[in-house]
Amino acid sequence: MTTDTLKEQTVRLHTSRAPDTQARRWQVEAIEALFDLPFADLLHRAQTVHREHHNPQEIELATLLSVKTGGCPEDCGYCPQSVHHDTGVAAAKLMDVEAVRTAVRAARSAGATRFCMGAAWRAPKDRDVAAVAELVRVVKAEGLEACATLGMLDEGHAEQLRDAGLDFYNHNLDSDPGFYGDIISTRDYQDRLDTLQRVRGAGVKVCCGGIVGMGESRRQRAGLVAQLANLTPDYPESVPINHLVKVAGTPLADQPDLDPFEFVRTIAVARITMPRAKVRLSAGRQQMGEAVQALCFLAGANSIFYGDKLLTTGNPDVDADRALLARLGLRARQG
Ligand code: SAM
Ligand code: DTB
Ligand code: SF4
Repeated sequence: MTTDTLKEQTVRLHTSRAPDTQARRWQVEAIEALFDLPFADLLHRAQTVHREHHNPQEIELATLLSVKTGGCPEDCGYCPQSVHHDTGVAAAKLMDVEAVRTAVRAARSAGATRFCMGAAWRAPKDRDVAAVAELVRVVKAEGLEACATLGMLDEGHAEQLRDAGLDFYNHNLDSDPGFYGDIISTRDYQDRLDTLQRVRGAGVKVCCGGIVGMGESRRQRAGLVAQLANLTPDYPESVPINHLVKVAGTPLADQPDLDPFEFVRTIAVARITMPRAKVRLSAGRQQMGEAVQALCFLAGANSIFYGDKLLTTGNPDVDADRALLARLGLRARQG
């Protein structure tokens, strides 16, 4: 089949107003054909889908906090928190309840509606889950949506977190299955899918995305999006699209820069294939500049990580983000 024929098919698919159900499985070729569209056509398509499902002026503000930093036994090639890479990140124990409460209150005062706690674990132990459940209760008591990303979950863990009030669990697929082994060797793709099933099975909403700019091909970017869009029984409620943050000491520190328009295309394709999801413009905003961020919003991103820090690396400061949203006529989503 020629690319043109595929492009025409893709165009028909999205102009025939097919019902937005999971009965449709996205083929990698059809997603690649979206990537291959002229930039303006792709953005127009993404905007159209975005406006059918979302208020285009609203951006969700999610604040991240690393509640347990560094010392992680996994070897994820991008990650400054792995013990396999010498990045200078100091390992710290799980934060205590009062320190987390202070951070939650600060996030709420700054206008965040979601609070996401990250822990550098391969998989939390039973006692870790119990301790994080206490932190989830703090987030809920302060009136924010609660999200956690703790690594792989064992049986019963997702239920315990749900019972504490957890709204979302973040666990990323990170890349196309065929590229994954180039980046991580200590756990496999299926482990990630199993954790996502446990999260869904417990009735916790799924936050799942990936990283772009690790040296993958366009087809592999399409492959990642296909994995996300085809997750069963439904695609994730939240889809963080991270741009690789190159951290000195990691194997990906000297990765050549990705064309910024390719990143924008990835956002647009995520929006088209997962129309109801919050598509989060995630790591890498500080490095990409405001014009590229504006294009990402145009492409259908409607959520950002908000706060001066991601987990261990920098993020635009709160005042700069408020100013950017105001200049673009965007406003923070309320609750
Ligand atoms: N340890 C847990 C895990 O991996 O599931 C949770 C925390 S981990 C830091 C969460 C996600 O952060 C990763 O899956 C990856 O997508 C993202 N991430 C980590 N380092 C990054 C980097 N340098 N650039 C972009 N995204 C990154
Ligand atoms: C996600 O997809 N991105 C966030 C969050 N989920 C946990 C993490 C980004 C981390 C960037 C590198 C760092 O700050 O350590
Ligand atoms: Fe550990 Fe998560 Fe970093 Fe991988 S991404 S090294 S699992 S903290």
